[in-house]
Amino acid sequence: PRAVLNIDKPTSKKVGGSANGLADDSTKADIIKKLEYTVGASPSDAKAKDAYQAVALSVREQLLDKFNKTQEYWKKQDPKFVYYLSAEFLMGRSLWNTVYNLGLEGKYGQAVNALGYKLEELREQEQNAALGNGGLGRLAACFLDSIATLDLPGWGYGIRYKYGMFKQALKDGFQDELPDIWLTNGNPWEIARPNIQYRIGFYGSVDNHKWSPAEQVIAQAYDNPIPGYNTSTVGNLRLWEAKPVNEFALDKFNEGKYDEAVTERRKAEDISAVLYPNDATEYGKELRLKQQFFFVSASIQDVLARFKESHSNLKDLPSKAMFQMNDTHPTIAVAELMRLLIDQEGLGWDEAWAITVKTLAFTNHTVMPEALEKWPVKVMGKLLPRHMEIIDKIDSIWKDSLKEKVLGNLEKAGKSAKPAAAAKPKASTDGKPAKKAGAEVEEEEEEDPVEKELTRYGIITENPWEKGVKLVNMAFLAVVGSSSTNGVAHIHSEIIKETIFKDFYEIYPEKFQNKTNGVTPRRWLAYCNPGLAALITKALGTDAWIKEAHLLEGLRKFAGDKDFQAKWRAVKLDNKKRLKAVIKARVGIDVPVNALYDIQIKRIHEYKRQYLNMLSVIHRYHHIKSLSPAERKKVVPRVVVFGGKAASAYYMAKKIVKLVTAVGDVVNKDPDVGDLLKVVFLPDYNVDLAEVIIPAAELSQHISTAGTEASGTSNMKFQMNGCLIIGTMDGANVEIAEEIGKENMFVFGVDADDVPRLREERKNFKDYDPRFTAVLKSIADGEFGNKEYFADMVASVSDMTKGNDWFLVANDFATYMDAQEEVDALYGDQDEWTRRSILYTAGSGFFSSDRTIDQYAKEIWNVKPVAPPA
Ligand code: RUG
Repeated sequence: PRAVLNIDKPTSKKVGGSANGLADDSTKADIIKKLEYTVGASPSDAKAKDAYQAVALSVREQLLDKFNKTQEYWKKQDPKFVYYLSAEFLMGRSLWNTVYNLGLEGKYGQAVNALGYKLEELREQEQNAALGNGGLGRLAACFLDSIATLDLPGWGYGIRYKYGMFKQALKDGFQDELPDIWLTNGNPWEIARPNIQYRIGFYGSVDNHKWSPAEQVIAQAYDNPIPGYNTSTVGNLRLWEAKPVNEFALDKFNEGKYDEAVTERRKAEDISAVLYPNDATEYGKELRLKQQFFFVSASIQDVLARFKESHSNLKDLPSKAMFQMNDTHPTIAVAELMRLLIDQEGLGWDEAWAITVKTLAFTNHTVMPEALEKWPVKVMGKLLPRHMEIIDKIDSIWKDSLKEKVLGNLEKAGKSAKPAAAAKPKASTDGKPAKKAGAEVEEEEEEDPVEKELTRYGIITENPWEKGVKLVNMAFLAVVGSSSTNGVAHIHSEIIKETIFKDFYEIYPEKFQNKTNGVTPRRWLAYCNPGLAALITKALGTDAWIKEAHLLEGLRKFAGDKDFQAKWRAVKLDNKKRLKAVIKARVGIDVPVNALYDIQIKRIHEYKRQYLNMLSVIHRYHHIKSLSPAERKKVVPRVVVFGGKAASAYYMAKKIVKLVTAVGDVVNKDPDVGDLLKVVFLPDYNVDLAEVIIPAAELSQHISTAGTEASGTSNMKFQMNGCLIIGTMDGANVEIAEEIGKENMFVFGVDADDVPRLREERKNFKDYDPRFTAVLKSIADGEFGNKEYFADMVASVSDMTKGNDWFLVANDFATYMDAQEEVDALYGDQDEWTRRSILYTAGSGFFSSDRTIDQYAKEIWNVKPVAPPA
């Protein structure tokens, strides 16, 4: 790292650059001033990290200028706002994005160069804001970018976690988890708001519907301005930090009870300390519910406070505010908005309910049962007793409203609607007496058939695994308590109507919608792949595609153009070199550039089937070894890269990580294989690593068991960057195939409709592909070491008494291998490969988050653009 800034004193010339057209003196001077007086570094021995801070602080002023103007303008205009409530925002780094979205790249690029740095290298100094687990959190970040870019009045609301997503390291090839201490150097992109604070209560008792919380904490706001692209609009992400009501108990301290003196502070700070580590496993249930309530309550209180500054009638709230609940995490909002309207604002139940339903909307992101939150009534009742009371009432009013319908249904089906004890043993519909009628009557004495039917609709239900334990189904609460429920890809939105929300869909068909996800083409094409962006802009004769992604369609006409193809390939080669260097630097593996770069980056999960990918890698390895040296010359070389974090408590996912590294250890040093196959696990996959990996990818894997991946969003990022996809007909892959032509994608595997049947049949599954058996045997026999450690992974897909191949790895293996063969064959024809690559980018416009957000704004939120004057 350089220690000396090039600080030739700025000349008196203010703007317009120096004689060589590079340095913009006023910008340069501003950076130096920030360095000296805010960062407190001496220019002569400033480090890159200091220079980054100084540049960021300088850019921040430009950002805040527009931010203040936007917020003031919106306040004056008083439009309807959307508030995006999300427990996760995976923002990544901000410097580059801010500079480019504000159009400051020329000015700052030059000033930074004149100071002896490059913007690219300063960018590397920034900590990642990893306040999210994966797709869901990154989607929220893309949405904020699009909301601002489309000039929509809107804010995000979430938690300012002190520690973000854990940092992943490898220790002997196993995942090691380290805390993500991302705020050590401060965060120049946020504005602390000590004057914006709300009280949040927990525990306590309820007397005559009046809640007296036993504990309170303070939620303090931090604003994170969100610049739109090529517009004067700068939106906001308001994050809450938990603070104690009483910082420090001096009396305890004086008594020598030092720990007790800070107990309250520590307990409060725990609430916003860590991003819950995953979306699929049990984790400090009470703390997690506390986090959810904490940020939801603060956000709603904040919105109501602002609303009341200029409105006196709460009935107008739905015309001024819409809360989008991102997954079940913020759905306690239904009860909290009811509580605030009734208990604090004095509204009646019906009035409050009408407002609540109109003001809330819900997005579902999964059908995986473990991620659909259900809080034990005991936990909810203890932590939030008034909310539990409200949810109870919502549940009973809701079920009462269904009684007639349920009665009608029972009668239609010819079933008795009276409790069995009151009913005489009745003839069944076929006229024969009911079997063992007497015994049944006795057994079901208490059972009221209507009540029994109603349990299907219950927001409060009994835990099927633990008799007598009642749970609050947060997804059901959200569907009933909001005006819209949407899935995140067409197939997913259909599945939820047929499965988890079937009963609700029958009652409220009009509430259900689809909003296929999208990703921002700024971060995920224009900025992460400048080479390709420049080529696209040149071909289309405009850079308007950055905001109007449908213009990418214009690339279609170049798909077969040999000259254009060559340029397209040259960009890919440059990006591959960049990734090659990162691989070398991070894990010390030398990978060739003249190989197919085959990537699977996402959270590690059995349903995402990294395991299936690994089985095919092992097969490839064995196959190469079986060839003669002459035959090996015909093999298409591959670099297979994996990246992704396993949830800390997810046993199988951790084994998958180890399998990748263990196979890599064997394959990468096998002289028979050489450069024909390299297997790489890149640790600590996160947003900025994705920004390097995705532009370099030639093949990406989206191979989840059909019906399990709600949408996927990395598939869209890869597509935008001209990377071919091998995938199942799952999530948004289905729509990507529609946009680019299914024949251009390597599709394999069973359809979602067949999965339940196959899961039943799997018990008798014997039809193993011999390649599958051989590969599995090699793991079981210890070819990659760790024989015992991998034993239950082997069993999970082969021993029907254990894992039962729930994710159909064995089942889909053969068609996956066929698809892989097609990949190899096509890579040999570089012209055709490149033609398809161009078609992928050309067909990616639909997957811009601008399109998604435009649909949300028009079809759910009814929020209209309001651009502040430039
Ligand atoms: O698993 C889903 C992805 O399929 C989807 O693309 C993403 C954004 O919609 O959300 C992911 N997700 C779902 N993350 N957490 C959950 C469940 O809480």
